[in-house]
Amino acid sequence: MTLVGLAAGAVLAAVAIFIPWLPDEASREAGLIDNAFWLVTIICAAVFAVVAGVSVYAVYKFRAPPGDLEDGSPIHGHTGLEIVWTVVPIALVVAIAVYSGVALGQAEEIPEDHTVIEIRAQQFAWNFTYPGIELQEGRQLSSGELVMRIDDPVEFRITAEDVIHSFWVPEFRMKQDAVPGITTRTVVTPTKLGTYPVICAELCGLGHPTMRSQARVLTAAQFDRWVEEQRRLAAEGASAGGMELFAQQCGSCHTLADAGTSAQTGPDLDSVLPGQSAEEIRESIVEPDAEVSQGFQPGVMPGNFGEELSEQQLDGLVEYLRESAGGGE
Ligand code: HEC
Ligand SMILES: [Cu+2]
Repeated sequence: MTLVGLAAGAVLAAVAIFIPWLPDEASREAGLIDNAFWLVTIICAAVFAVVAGVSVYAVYKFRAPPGDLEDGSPIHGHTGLEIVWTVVPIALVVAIAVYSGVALGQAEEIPEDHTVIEIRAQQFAWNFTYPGIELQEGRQLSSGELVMRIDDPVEFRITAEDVIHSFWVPEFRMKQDAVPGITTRTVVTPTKLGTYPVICAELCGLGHPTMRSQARVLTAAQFDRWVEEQRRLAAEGASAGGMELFAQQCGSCHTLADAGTSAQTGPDLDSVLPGQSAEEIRESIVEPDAEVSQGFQPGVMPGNFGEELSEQQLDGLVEYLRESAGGGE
């Protein structure tokens, strides 16, 4: 039994160690969370191996020989054994609780010097606002994608417009609910340049699987350039930025060749828009459910673009769609 156990243990340990089970660790907090995860996993695996091993051994070793119809001999329990199988699990569970509590405490510590980003979740889109950064007079920088500076701790202040959502970037590991009416918080210090998915991890309605965006981790210089670019687009009026706006806010659901998007949650705009007037397109954006496109469900496209986007941005978007759909007319 010991030899079989050791052999099986060696094989499983190799599987555990040599296959990359978890996504990249792209934040300072990720290591803490992963350690807690592996601690729990290893304890569970060891307990499972002991229980399953003893059960299988007992079934094999003590099975009744053919024709033996006798009752088993009566046993009165075993106090020593009962103490062991009560005390050991208690010790393990307490160890897991303490370790996880400490790890979570460390992960959620907010360094004095940090950036704040506000997250607004709504069916079925994300919005990220940067309170410290002005786009224009009195207008804060906000974006449909999350852009961060490497090694800069960010405190996220998270809320929701409608139902409960959950903010999650697997590579950062930290996950936090977005709840209407309250502000929840979490901290992430990105440590690896790259682009990662932002995912809603709480079933929130029909469009839940499409509630995705992206998190881009940039160097400080790239971040400043991105901010400048956003300012330039805002200053030029959104018309010039129609494509950027589309890619940020609409591209996760719609196909539009000109913007390089190919999502299929909503109608393929290259095929449905040609021939539509500016008013028709505008109404589809501001009041998506007034007239639901054939073959699609109402309630998936967010209904508040009319409030979210400025008049200028809407004009720019409609104009851009008129020009670009169907390869341009
Ligand atoms: C969460 C997914 C989602 C997002 C984000 C989204 N849409 Fe939609 N859109 C849909 C769905 C689903 C429909 C079809 C149902 C309906 O008409 O309400 C639709 C319909 C439309 C239509 C009508 C098409 C037709 O048949 O005439 C237009 C135009 C449109 N969307 C433009 C946009 C624009 C512009 C944006 C960004 C500002 C956007 N959508 C963002 C999912 C989405
Ligand atoms: Cu959601």
